[in-house]
Amino acid sequence: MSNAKEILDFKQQLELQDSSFPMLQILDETGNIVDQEGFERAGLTDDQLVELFKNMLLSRQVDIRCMKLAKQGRMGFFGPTAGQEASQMASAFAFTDEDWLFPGYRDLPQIYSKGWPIWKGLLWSRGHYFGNEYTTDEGAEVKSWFPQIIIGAQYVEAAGVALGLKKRKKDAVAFVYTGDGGSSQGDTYEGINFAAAYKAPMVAFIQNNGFAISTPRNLQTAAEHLAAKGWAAGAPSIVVDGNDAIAMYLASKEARAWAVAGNGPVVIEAITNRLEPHSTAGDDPLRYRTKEDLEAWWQKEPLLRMRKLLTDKGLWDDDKEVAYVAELDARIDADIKKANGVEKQKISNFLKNTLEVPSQVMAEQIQKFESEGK
Ligand SMILES: Cc1ncc(C[n+]2csc(CCOP(=O)(O)OP(=O)(O)O)c2C)c(N)n1
Ligand SMILES: [Mg+2]
Repeated sequence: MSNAKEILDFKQQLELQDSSFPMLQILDETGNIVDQEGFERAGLTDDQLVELFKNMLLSRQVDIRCMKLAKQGRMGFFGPTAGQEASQMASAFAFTDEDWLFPGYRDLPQIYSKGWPIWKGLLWSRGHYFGNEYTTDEGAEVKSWFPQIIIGAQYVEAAGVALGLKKRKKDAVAFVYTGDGGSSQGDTYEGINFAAAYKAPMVAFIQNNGFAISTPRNLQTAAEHLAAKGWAAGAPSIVVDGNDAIAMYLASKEARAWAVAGNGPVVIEAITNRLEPHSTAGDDPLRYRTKEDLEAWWQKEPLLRMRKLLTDKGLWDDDKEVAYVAELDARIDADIKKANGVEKQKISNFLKNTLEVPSQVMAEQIQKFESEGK
């Protein structure tokens, strides 16, 4: 029976939207376990906890080095990642090498965690075609698409691949990342809607890092939760503390299991924060956010909590960290050297790698440039 008073209570409906997405959190801001049952449900062994933290450290060290290279004018395009190590690395940790990754331009760390060499990421940054080769140094395929620059487009691509995986009866999913800004893009909703309609195995991450360049979250959308975009498509949708690696891993693992079992997509909004500029192309965050806000988020950054958890468990200490960071830095040095030593890209290389089958005009251009040695 219809109840006009309740149905037409718009204010109550807004309140219901607000309270419908409680945030999943296993580790609080100081690294204490606040949901023991959730921690056990994540089922991470001690070795896995250490491996996950090492992945997060890798991401941080690459970021620190790339920021330096950018200041020296030695990077191409770079989207800083500090602050997003849990939302990126702990989510990716829940997927297998058979799952297909669809990253955005800030999501190179997740591809590294699948075995993609850092030197290729550096070349992607410079627009070199080697940077679009998704293989390990040993030549094994890395199941990742290129980091998408067109905001939201990766959602449509992921939905299509997810349907393909389902039709081929693969035990695999597509997992895809966009940002708070990306959640306003038509493609993002269309991808979720398509995957839900076809029950395609897709796990969709919206990394709510507070800003879309200079646009703050509160101006992005009137929706109280970005996860609500998934509800509109009929997909289970949750909000997770994106600076809590254990919560991110647990949510991702369970979303994957749901999707791969044939139930369709899950949408995960990760609440995190971008602690650096949007990109290294001249953005100054202090023109649109306060120093106090930034400092408050640095206190909540994900490495602090994981380090505390591991230290409390006797799995990590300062000496281990110093030694591991030195190992990472040596690896990054070697990768920078390798990227710098790669033969310069020719115009013909670039054209040959644009389309699988070049158009007639392009084929003529390739021939012309090749004959000129360009
Ligand atoms: C379709 C499209 N529109 C606009 C842009 C320009 N642009 C690049 S990054 C960006 C902000 C994206 O913010 P968000 O999705 O929150 O991701 P974040 O950069 O915070 O990781 C915009 C508008 C673009 N790349 N693609
Ligand atoms: Mg953002």
